[in-house]
Amino acid sequence: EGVAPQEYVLIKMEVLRPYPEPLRALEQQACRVYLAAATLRPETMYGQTNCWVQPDGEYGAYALSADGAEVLVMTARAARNLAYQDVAPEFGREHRLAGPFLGRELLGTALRSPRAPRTPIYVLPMLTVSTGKGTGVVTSVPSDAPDDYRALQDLREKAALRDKYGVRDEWVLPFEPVPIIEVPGYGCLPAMAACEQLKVRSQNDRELLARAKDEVYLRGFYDGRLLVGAYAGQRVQEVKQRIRQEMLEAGEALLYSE
Ligand code: A2H
Repeated sequence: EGVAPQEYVLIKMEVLRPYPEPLRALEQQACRVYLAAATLRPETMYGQTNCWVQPDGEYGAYALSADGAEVLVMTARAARNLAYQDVAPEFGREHRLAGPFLGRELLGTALRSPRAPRTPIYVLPMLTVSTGKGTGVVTSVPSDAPDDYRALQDLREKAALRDKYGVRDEWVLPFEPVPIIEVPGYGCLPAMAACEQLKVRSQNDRELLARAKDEVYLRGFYDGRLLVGAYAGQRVQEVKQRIRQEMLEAGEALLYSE
């Protein structure tokens, strides 16, 4: 318990021009800049509607390869861990190209994320994102993740919350959960079904969200069937590893453990 490392898939969400202020210096360079989102569910990337950061968290932009052709935005802690991993042995703190800056400075950044149903998607605030886990960047799949569903609904329903973080209507209002997996007993939007059943009202209802997450996660994995993509009709359990492998081989993702 607590000893086994957690392995995440990092999804490379490409930053589109114009770059946000803290990344501006990289805009004239030949490199590609990505936000690196840590996920355990790469097979859900067909349902991405946005990206989450911790508005008060600290991030930087780090060179992924010695030639500096690819740059990843994440926490310093994640960059340091990645520096010791085989995927990017030369990656590290000394290769920071921009930052530190706050998550709130990235809000509204437009991204192109692999397998997302639309482009661009936008960087938005989620108050419960931890900078002590993964990369501090999370991809949002509100169809299947209760945390994502509730945080997106909070922004969609609460104009005062949007105002507080300077979130524009057009970053949020056009984006609804996209059905990607059918789970018997929950339907095609399992996170929404679980949140409604348990009456989760806010992203800060931590206990209720943890319960919703446990239920949806197990059911989605064991009984879920994909509705979209090349493996539509197949069970999540049977194709999860293949989708993960395809994303890694296509350069859309990389592995990270901590
Ligand atoms: B998962 P574990 Cl569709 N702070 O990805 C808060 N949450 C974080 C995070 C951080 N710093 N880093 C990663 N996460 C989220 C997809 C997903 C996820 C779906 C369904 C369930 C699910 C889309 N969001 O996770 O504590 C990421 O959300 C349910 C556990 O390391 C990541 O996978 O076990 C998951 O939490 C990792 O959580």
